Amino acid sequence: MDRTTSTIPLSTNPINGDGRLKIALQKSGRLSEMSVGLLEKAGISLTKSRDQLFCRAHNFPLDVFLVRDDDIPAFLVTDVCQVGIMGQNVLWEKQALFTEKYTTLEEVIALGFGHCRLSIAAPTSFTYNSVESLNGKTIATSYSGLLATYLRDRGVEADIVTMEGAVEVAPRTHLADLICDLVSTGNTLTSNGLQEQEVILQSQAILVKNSNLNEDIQVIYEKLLSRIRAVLRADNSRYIMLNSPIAALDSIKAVLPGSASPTVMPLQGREDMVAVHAVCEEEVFWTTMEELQRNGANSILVVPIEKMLD
Ligand code: PRT
Ligand code: ZN
Repeated sequence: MDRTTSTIPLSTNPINGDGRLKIALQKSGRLSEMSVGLLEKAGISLTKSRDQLFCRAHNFPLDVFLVRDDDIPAFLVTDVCQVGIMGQNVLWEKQALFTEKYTTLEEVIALGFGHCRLSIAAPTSFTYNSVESLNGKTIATSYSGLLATYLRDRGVEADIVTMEGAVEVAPRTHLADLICDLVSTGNTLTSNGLQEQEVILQSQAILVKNSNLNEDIQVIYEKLLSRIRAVLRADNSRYIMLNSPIAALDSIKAVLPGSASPTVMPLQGREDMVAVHAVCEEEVFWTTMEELQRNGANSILVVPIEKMLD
């Protein structure tokens, strides 16, 4: 496509002129390693230096911007980058705060890491019965947009104190009665004498794209997405190999998890046994292996899959 006919105002942003897809990742924090690792697993090799804002892929038309996670939505809407990896919590908070501004951002795929939840927590001494207990109280949070929406939807009137960090200390310092913050293990809440009362949302890392991609960037994006999907599928799949008595084949096939059509091959010198190989698109637990064994299978091997493409 002729770039001058693109709906993207390329003239205001020379970075877009070079025909390379730009992705924004968190520079340093909980999502950084997994985000860069995902690209590496997708066969994209990046310059190792992480303290720079910008990395170039050597073997794929992709440039990586390493920024603060809260800035990623802005990098996308301004079209400095066309895709990004961020927590759903970050995208949804921006969309809750600025209803018009982030409408062109699309959640493409959940990436299976960075799991957490946004919860309201109260000091253990606080008598909490239901959301109504929040009426007239003060709640400290870094997620004022999502919290305000949650309270409004439930007809609760509470004051929100916005804090950038260390939200969990707010009740102890009498800045607020309760907090609303991200929780993963719950250890931070416990060690600050707080108890989780309401889960506002569940979140994980997602790939987000700007909907206004021009045609050449769209082609690169689709190639990247296909590789990411393949990595996620391979990560979630196992290759299982076992020997099965022919008489037990049906019951063994029935136990194999998430495998539609296993390959069955003869075993040399054994009239009564066959080899069974299958891709299982889910975790293979010890209990499953034990059940296969109980059904007559032996020499059971479960191995990870490195790459997978249909
Ligand atoms: O510097 P930058 O702005 O980029 O990073 P940041 O400090 O804002 O974010 P960071 O790296 O802490 O988190 C990045 C993303 O990771 C978040 O937006 C979430 O999507 C996701 N994530 C997953 C979490 C957590 N788990 C998490 N536990 N983000 C923050 N926390 C914090 C939480 O705020 C609380 O302080 O960890 C503490 C609670 O953890 P537990 O395990 O004690 O419950
Ligand atoms: Zn941040």
